[in-house]
Amino acid sequence: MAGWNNNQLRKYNIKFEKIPVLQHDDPKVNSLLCNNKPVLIKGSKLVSSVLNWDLDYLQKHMSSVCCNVMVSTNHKFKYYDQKKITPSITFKPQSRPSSMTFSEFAERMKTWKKGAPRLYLQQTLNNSIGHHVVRDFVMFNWDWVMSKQKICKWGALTSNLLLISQEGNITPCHYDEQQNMFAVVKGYKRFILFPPSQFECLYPHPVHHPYDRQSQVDFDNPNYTMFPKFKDACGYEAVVGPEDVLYIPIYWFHHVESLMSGGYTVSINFWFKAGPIEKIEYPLQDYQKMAIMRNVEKMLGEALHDPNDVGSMLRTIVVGRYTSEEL
Ligand code: QVQ
Ligand code: ZN
Repeated sequence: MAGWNNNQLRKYNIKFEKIPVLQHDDPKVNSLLCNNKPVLIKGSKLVSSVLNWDLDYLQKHMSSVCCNVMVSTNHKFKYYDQKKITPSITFKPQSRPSSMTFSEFAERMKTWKKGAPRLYLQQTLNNSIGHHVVRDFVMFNWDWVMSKQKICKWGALTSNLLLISQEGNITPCHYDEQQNMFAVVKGYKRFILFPPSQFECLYPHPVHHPYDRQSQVDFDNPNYTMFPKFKDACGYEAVVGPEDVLYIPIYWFHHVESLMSGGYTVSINFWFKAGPIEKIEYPLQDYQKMAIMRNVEKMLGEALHDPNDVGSMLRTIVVGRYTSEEL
């Protein structure tokens, strides 16, 4: 019996299939990981050393640690790059970063009332979190996860993010430029993933925008006039529970939600740099095409100096020359 039910999932007008669910020792796991295909892995014991990480335990052992906590006026926590906010654009995000001690965060979680700003702790695990928590952290099943890094020739582990989310919180659809092994410690999270080939259906913001890598489409209220191809998006879904590990391949879009009325969730992600490209093979993989598109946007933005000129130059290059239709 799963520890969750369908009423706890938000309803979207999106088609999706199931992500394969495999035991950690199934040989198909490595072939999916090494081919950048998502897979939900059971039984790895990656984070079994920290199943006791709940608000009380962490408050006891890291109460005075200063943590990054996102605060949102609604249930969506759309990430943005503050370094890309410039005076030339009006940018009014609904979520904002703040910092508070773990103790203050735990207190606000326990006393939260409907209608108050929502909270989402997103803290990189490093030595500053206190020796007790570090001692738990070193007990992760590092042999297993680093063996995957080796087999799939991923780059270096860059960071682990400790994520403590209120029930019902959402991280809207976006992609990352890293390989990701996402482990749930407590509660249940629902993921909807989309391959890089669906870039055209998900309309990520321009690279120079603070919302770079984030989809422009509001899943709760899609604007099909502005984003007509969104109706063709077809995702892959998984509900990830305690001790499960979801592999989120590099450049794959993902929407993440903590199940409603499921209590708060505790998760830890493992981000790895992309591996070195040994030999370019054609046809290129979709994620490689995304990397090329990003580089074209970056190069044009720098060459033209004003990122607002990038769109009109690309239109000039394309319309009537690479495509007959009027864009
Ligand atoms: C969440 C990633 C997911 C997390 C917030 C940022 C995380 C993410 O909502 O569970 O691990 O790639 O996007
Ligand atoms: Zn992500």
